[in-house]
Parts: sequence; C-alpha cells; structure tokens
Amino acid sequence: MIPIITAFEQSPDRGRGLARDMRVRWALEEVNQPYDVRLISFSEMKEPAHRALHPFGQIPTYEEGDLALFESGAIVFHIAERHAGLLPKDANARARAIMWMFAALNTLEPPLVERGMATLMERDKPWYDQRQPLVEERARKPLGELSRRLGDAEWLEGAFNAGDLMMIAVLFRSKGSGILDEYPNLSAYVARGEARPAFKRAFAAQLAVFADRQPQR
Ligand code: GTB
Repeated sequence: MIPIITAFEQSPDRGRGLARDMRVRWALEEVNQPYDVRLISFSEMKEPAHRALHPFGQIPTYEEGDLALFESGAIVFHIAERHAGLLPKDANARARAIMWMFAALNTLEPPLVERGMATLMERDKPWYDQRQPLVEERARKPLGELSRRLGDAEWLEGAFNAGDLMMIAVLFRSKGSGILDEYPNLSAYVARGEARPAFKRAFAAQLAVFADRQPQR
C-alpha cells in the first residue's frame, strides 16, 4: 500500500526543506518506501476534511489504509517501526535511537523554533531587544550540550538511525540562520545527513513542488 502524506501547496520557504514534511519524506526515502503527496493550501488545512486528519490544521499527515497519523515525530517513528533500516534490532540500541528522536523534538526543536520565530516575527516589538538574548541563550544551551555529546562521532549512537534523522532534520532548519556555524561538529553532522542519497531524493521531491510556482502573496 502506498502511503499518502500532505505537504504545503505553497510553502513560505519555497522548497528549502524547512517544513516538516521534509523529515517524513526523508524517512520514507531511507526505507525505500514509495509515497504519494497531497498538496494542500493554507485554507484547506483549516477545513473540516483536513482537520479530521489533523486536529490542529497542519501538515504533515500520513495515511496508509485505515491508519491516519499527524505529528511528524509519530509519523517518522511509525515508518521506522514498520520498515527495516531506521531502528536497530537490538532492544537497547533501539530504545536509544527513540530517545534521540524525543530529544530532537522535545529538547532541541522548541528553543530553535522559538528563536527562529522571534527573529522573524518580533523584531519590531518593544520587547525584542530585552527578550532576544534570552531566546538566543535558550537555543545555544542545548546546541552546546549536543555538540559536546556528539564530539567527533559520525552519528549519535554508532550507525545512522531514526534518532539522527530527526536530530538532523531539526538542526537543518536553523542552518540558514548561521547559529550552527558556532558548532563545527554539528554543522558537519548536518552535512553528513544532507549527503545521504535518501535526504537528497527527499529534498529534490519537495523542491520540485515549488519549481514552477509563483511566490505566495
Ligand atoms: N508538531 C507538528 C509536527 O511535528 O508535525 C508541527 C507541524 C507544523 O508546525 N506544521 C506546519 C504547518 O502546517 C508546517 S511545518 N503550519 C501551518 C499552520 O499551522 O497553519 C513548520 C514550518 C512552516 C514553514 C516553514 N518555512 O517556510 O520556512 C518552516 C517550517
């Protein structure tokens, strides 16, 4: 059965791989699972038909027969569980891979997204100059700690797994802001993820959506 995912019909990033369908596409490519994509507009996302799939009116979603999922973490975990290649067979190694998926989503992603949003949306606000140092510090703290843990290892726990996929997908979103340059081993880690053939296929697929489209007004 070919799963169907949803993605932005017109993403503000114009296909730079920053939206969360990218990590789902990447997971599907890693396990060589073909998939279909249903592109949806911002208004369609808020309509009842889509909210039946995703109560928060967002992308990505994942449909496979009777199963409908939302939350990119749950979707990647499902893909990793159902296919060989993203989770180790050994029970303890598997638990550690899952731990890193949660760390990416719970410990790294919130402060990094908050930093990105504050920079983008709050520059003109009266509190910006006071708040921004705190936001920067909250982002740098887990980055520094992750950088120390990774050290000069290639991946977080031996061989590449779903924990790396999620961590790199989260870090990738902050790459353009320059903050990762302060952590050369994390930059190199993200680059190793980007060099994977599955990442390249996923990136090309989401970029192709925007190749022939006009910017959104
Ligand atoms: N926790 C959920 C998950 O992990 O799946 C979060 C899903 C989510 O934030 N979806 C966003 C969405 O649908 C798209 S990824 N937003 C529309 C809405 O809420 O109305 C976030 C995102 C969007 C755009 C860019 N960009 O263009 O740079 C980057 C990231």
